[in-house]
Amino acid sequence: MRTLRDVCVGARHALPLLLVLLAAAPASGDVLIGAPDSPPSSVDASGALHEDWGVVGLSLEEPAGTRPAGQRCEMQPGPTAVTTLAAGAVTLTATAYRAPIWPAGVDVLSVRLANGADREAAARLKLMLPDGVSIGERMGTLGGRAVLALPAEPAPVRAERGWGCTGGVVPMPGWARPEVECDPAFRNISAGMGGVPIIYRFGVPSGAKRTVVLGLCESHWAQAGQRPLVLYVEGAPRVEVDPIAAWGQHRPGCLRFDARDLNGDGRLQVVVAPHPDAQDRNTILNVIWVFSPDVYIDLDQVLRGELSAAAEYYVDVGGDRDQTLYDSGELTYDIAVAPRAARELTFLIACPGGTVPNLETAAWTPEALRRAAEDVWGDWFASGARLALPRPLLERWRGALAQIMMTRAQADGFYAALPGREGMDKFCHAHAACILAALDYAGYCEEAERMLRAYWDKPVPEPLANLAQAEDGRWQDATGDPCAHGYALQALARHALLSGDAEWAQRAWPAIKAGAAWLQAPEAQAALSAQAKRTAAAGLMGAARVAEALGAPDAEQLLAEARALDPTAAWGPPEAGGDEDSVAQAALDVARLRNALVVERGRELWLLSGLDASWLDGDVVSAHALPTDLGPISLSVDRDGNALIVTTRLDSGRGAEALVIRAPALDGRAPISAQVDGREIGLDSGGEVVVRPAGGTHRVVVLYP
Ligand SMILES: [Ca+2]
Ligand SMILES: [Ca+2]
Repeated sequence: MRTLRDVCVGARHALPLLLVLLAAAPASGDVLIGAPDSPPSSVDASGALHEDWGVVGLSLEEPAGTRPAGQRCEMQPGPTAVTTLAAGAVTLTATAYRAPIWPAGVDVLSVRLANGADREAAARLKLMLPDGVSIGERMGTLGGRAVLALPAEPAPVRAERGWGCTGGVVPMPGWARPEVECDPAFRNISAGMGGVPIIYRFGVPSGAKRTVVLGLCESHWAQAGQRPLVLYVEGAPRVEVDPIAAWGQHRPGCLRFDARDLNGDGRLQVVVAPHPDAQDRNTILNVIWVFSPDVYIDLDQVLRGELSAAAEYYVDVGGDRDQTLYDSGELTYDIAVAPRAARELTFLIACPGGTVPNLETAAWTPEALRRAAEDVWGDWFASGARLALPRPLLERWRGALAQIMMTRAQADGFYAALPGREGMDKFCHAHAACILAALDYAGYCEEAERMLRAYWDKPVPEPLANLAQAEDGRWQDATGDPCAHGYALQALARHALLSGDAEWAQRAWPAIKAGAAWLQAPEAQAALSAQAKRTAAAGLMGAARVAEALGAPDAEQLLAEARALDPTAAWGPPEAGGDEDSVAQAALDVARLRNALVVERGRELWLLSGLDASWLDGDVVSAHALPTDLGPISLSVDRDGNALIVTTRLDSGRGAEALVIRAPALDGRAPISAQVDGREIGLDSGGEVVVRPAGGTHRVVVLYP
């Protein structure tokens, strides 16, 4: 694997690798969607969402001959998985992203069906769901958790069972504790949380009459007035009942309804809704009996369960044999799409640890969900260094930062950079160093600081304990990498230099010194491989820079110790250690891009050494306040015919000796001359323009033949 050091050392020859970055970014592997500091979901190549409760898949069954037509991760501005399928004239575009609404967020899956033909197209869309998801009119639940919300229209095509609940309710077995002898079905209930009505339908001959008995037993409230209910059975007058006022706590009661299939649809509908005055809006229902109208009904006998065998339908609501009206498993939508038009369906899907809002009581529109995502990610990206780059590059930059923020772990104010969605047992200092460098390079020094706290502050909370520095000053990680110590030392030094935060550096300094001291112990010398010594030596050189910046007297000694470990080591950007891995690799993309614009070489800042002229085909390329070891730099690059106009601004006096501008070839031609702040200047042997920074802004014009 090529390391970042290869790229930087060979910066002048690095164009082919950097150009790879310019290619549109097809998703390699799963796309992560989410929000900062909340567990992400992944979208696989087929567009299926992988959640902590199962997989929600999509397929286009008609027109025939569906073929995948690509997937990409777009930053809009947060990570958004866009998956395309094509079949005949119909193109399905599935867009998935996280809407960070209170409390845990929700994943939004918008499916757009576009018809490119001049005549109507019939599309059949299937939404595949995990086993056990019970689907009601608008909501799907799994084990009582609301996991899926369906669009109001179109309605899915689905077979109804002979009877069942339309869904959206939570079964609560054993919730009621009746204190008198009664039918055992009173013990189990279903509840419609937050005002969701409980709705059942029973198949009957069209227009038929039936006697319906509803059984209720309130076991939560002891006083009347808390949970009055409104009961509506088709064809019978509406009834308001307060079970406590009517029968008392833990006292079962029965109500009779002379029902009729009023609308002649062959279904008798039963509804339990919250009373408008109810304090507790959660609806409950215990038992339903449906009798033929010629059965003589004695409500006391019904209550004791003596007539249950005579009922046409006897439903222990919330019990084992209760059922939903619709089959579970998948949903089918038959959708006619007008010529040259499109239809869009939006599904809400529970993200890890979350539930979906009830769309019948919560006013979330697709536009409002979109805005919530845009606000959170927009604010986050606005808090880093401002960059203007060709869109594919900027997407890569932001995508990497988003992955870092979605996968890091946290506990009690401590954070950890993780190499992927795995847990803390995969924490690796080599990858963490790349990730922290990416955050610091991109101007998110506060985020990097949070993720470094466990390296130097104590006590580290248990979940992140393997980041902590041992008593003897050593850092290790779960991978057993002998280089871990050196990477931890580098990460601390790099952050101190890039952030320029002397106060923070003072706080972390004792840990850095202890880490340097461990390297002198005989057991350390024995434990370190040649590569580990090299990594540690680079860390010591960084630490020497920090000592110098703090005015601490250790700089010379640290440099001597570094040379003793590996005389060829150099202080520079992080190397990729360990296996190729998504988040660390993405972090390296940020480092490469940043280094293409500006990279430290000793006391010099080299500018534009990885920039390709094609980046200038669109707008100006610019960066505002990019952190460097020598202070934040702002720069802009614009092409004007045969000239390249570069402005730079380096504010701090942190010892930068030169700005070296390595201008790219334009139309295959190397630069021939340059002006700095209006004065002619000769080019260096490599064609570079060397500027002695005098503080403030410099304007450099590079001329081409
Ligand atoms: Ca009916
Ligand atoms: Ca029951």
